[in-house]
Parts: sequence; C-alpha cells; structure tokens
Amino acid sequence: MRKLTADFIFDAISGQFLSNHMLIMESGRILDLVYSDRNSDSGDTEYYKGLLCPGFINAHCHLELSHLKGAISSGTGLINFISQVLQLRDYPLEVIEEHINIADQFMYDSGIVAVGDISNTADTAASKKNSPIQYHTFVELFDLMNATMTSATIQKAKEVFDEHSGLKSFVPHAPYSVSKALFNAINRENSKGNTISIHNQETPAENSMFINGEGAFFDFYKRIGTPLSDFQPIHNSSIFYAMKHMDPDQRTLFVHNTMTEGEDIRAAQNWSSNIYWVTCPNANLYIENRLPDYQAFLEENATMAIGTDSLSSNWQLSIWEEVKTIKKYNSFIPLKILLQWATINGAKALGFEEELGSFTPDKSPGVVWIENFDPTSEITLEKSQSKRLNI
Ligand code: MCF
Ligand code: FE
Repeated sequence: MRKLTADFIFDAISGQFLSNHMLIMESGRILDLVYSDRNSDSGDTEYYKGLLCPGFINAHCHLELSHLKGAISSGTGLINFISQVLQLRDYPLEVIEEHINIADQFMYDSGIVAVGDISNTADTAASKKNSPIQYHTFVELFDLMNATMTSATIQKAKEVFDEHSGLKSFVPHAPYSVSKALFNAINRENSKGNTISIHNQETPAENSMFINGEGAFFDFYKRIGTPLSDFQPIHNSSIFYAMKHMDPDQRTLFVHNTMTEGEDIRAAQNWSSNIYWVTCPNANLYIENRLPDYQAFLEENATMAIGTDSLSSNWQLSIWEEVKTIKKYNSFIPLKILLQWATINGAKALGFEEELGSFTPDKSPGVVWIENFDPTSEITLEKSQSKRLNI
C-alpha cells in the first residue's frame, strides 16, 4: 500500500483542487482519497511538491505519423497540410516503427494513460500491443469523394482493422473526404454501441464547400485529378453533411472544430446526446494558426476532451502542453475545467471511465505529477511539466 500527498490533488469528479488530502493506493488501484492533515502524518506518506492529477487521456492522435516530426511546414493551412501527408508515405517500416515506439513512450512518461488513435495503416499494431497505454484504434477511411476509390478503401480498411487488437472501430476521415456511399459502408461495418471519431470544420474552405459549393477544396480536388463534378452543396456547414450520414446512436467525437459556431454545436447536440468535442489546440496553431471559439462551446454546455493530433502537426504529444496552450490564449477558462477535459471527459469519450479519469476508489487511473505547480498562481504554469508517477 502507498500513501501519496501533495500541495494539491485534483479531484476530477468535483473539479476541485484538494489541499490536505491523501491518496491511498495499492498496485496502481485507488483505495481512497481522504482528508489528511500533514502535521499528523505518521511518516509513511510520500509528499509531492505541486499538483497530482489522474492520468491524462489523449482523445485524438495519429501515432503512425510520428516519423513526420518537422517534415511539414507550420502555418500553411489545412489543404496544404493534407496534400503533404498524402505525399509523405514512403518510409521504411523500421523507421516508422522506431518513431512510433518513441512517441508511445513519450506519451506514457508525460502521464497519458489512454489514447484515441487514428490509423490508416497497421504500422502501430505491434507497438500498441506492447504499450502500457490503453488504445482505442479508429481505423480511418477516406475516398476523396471519388466513387472509383470507395470499394478499395473499404477493403484496405478491413485488412488494417483485422491487424489491430484491442478496442477499435471504423471511422470517416472528414466531411470533405468521405462520399455518401463510404459513410454508409462505415455504418454497416461498425457494431452498435461503438465510438466514432471524425475531423470536423478545420478550415473556412471546408464550410464553404458545403454551404456554397465553392472554395479551395475545389482547386485541391482538380489538382489531384478528381474534380468534384457531381458534388451538390447542402447550403449548410460541413458538420450537417456528416450528421446526415452518421449514426446518432453511436458515441461521436468531433475533432478540431476550429470553424464551429454555436449553431453547429446546438444542431449536433440535438442530433445526438452522445457527443464529445475534441480540441487539439497546438495542431490548430501548427496547421491553420487559429484556435476554436471555446466560449461558444462553454455557452452550449458542450462536453470537451483534448487531443494532441500527431507529430506531423505538433511539436510534442503532451496533454499538459495542450492545456498550457489553451490557458495561454484563453485564460478566462478555469484550469479545473481544462483538467476535467484532460481526464474524466477524455475517459468517457473513449469509454474508459470505469477504470480511468479520476481518483475514484477501484479505478486505476495512473497518477501525473506537475512538479512545483500551484494552481492558484498562474505564473507557475508556463515552466511546468507533467510526468507520470511510477505507482
Ligand atoms: O488532424 C490533422 C488535420 N486534419 C486532417 N487530417 C489529418 C491530420 N493529421 C493527419 N491527417 C491525415 C489523415 O489521417 O491526413 C491524411 C489522412 O490520412 C490525408 S487526408 C485525406
Ligand atoms: Fe487528426
């Protein structure tokens, strides 16, 4: 049995920073979180200067792109970004796997205990099997709105799916890259009660493609040789196209949402009561140099979670760094809210809340230590770092 205390312990359920409390744990399992006066400590309690938090959940990652760190210039916009990802796929598997293993270890050491991971390939399958991190693999499909690609895409995704173990589902890439026929096929392949993730409203051109049938995606598709000749705009933003073709009974993670407005959030929350909005602020700054309208999400009582995206669109894979970035540009959002996004909400988004996300008795959530960090003084945030405690 181990007894842990700190200046502050984050209780993700109540959203409070508790002082004078102690975590009692056995083999990683929480036995209790109780009041404890440090002056009456019997000497068997470990003290951590700073903050202890339940393990972080990374709700959106592409581990298979870890070898692309620094390969794509930042600040050039989504369409340039995806054009580059599509071109940059010829690397030897040993190199890809080596970077995957390093990134998985980095995430674990920084306190991440579960990841929602987008996979277009089976490159991450071996690393995930050996990892202490819990993964939900989202096997991702896109046919770039090209009917001649649809069936080959489904075939390949089934093979990739079979090579992955653990929790997994078939998911659409984004509204602009998935045809109606492919959405229908994805619905057929998934079992009921599954979790679906989709990239959503990441650039102005994504909305204008669906609202007026114009904008930079039309040039992109012309360039890659599949002009959108039969494409019909829906006179509504891209999320409406996704909702029309997705199953509201599945749990749905909308990812990025940098162009999402109150009206989109309300429509989605009327469409389904099982929605999570995943924000990846560093990737949004990397790719598009913009951030979501967090105020709009707070006003609609949206359930938020946090992701890192991949090393092709981020400088590191650390949920604490994402929290710091949100806080830097949106300091009006209380830290306790952001830490709920990073822990309990992410655990619910990926279906891991029975075991992860809070210091609740019987869970084994992992413990993250933010050394020297004082949540009541924001100046300690900038230099702070998160690390996993070995428990
Ligand atoms: O989340 C970022 C930005 N938005 C969209 N796609 C991707 C991101 N990082 C990687 N991608 C990948 C996606 O998984 O880009 C590829 C897909 O494999 C090409 S997009 C048709
Ligand atoms: Fe992504």
